[in-house]
Amino acid sequence: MVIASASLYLATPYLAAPSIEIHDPYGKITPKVIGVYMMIHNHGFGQDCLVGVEMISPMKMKAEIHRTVMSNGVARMEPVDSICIPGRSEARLEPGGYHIMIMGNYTEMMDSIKEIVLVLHFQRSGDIRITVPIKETAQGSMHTH
Ligand SMILES: [Cu+2]
Repeated sequence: MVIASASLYLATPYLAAPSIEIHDPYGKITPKVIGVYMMIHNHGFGQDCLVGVEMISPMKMKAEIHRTVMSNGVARMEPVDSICIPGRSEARLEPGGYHIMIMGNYTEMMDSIKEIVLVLHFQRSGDIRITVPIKETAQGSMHTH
């Protein structure tokens, strides 16, 4: 009986529950944008998707899900609607790949931003609130929009 229901779950991955855990988030701040990176680990058997991000502290700012793409040898970024993580797998948000991009008018108080608080909206797991330490300051060279 137990074996039968376990294989039913494996056969219907979408119906099985996801279980999302966020590891090692960090941010890199420049005068114009904050790039946020982390590992999203799905310990469950069902797929889940990151479908939106909100920044709630130290102030509200616009947050987008981005990916970096190469075109003609030049890296540029574009917004994406979601990042989906299949069951029993992980998605790494890292410089040069998928990331969260915060945009706002914070340049004057940039040095005082030591951490930010984000709410990650997952399609199935709902909202996950994380505190992101600002680890590194990259003066302008990180990217161009
Ligand atoms: Cu970006």
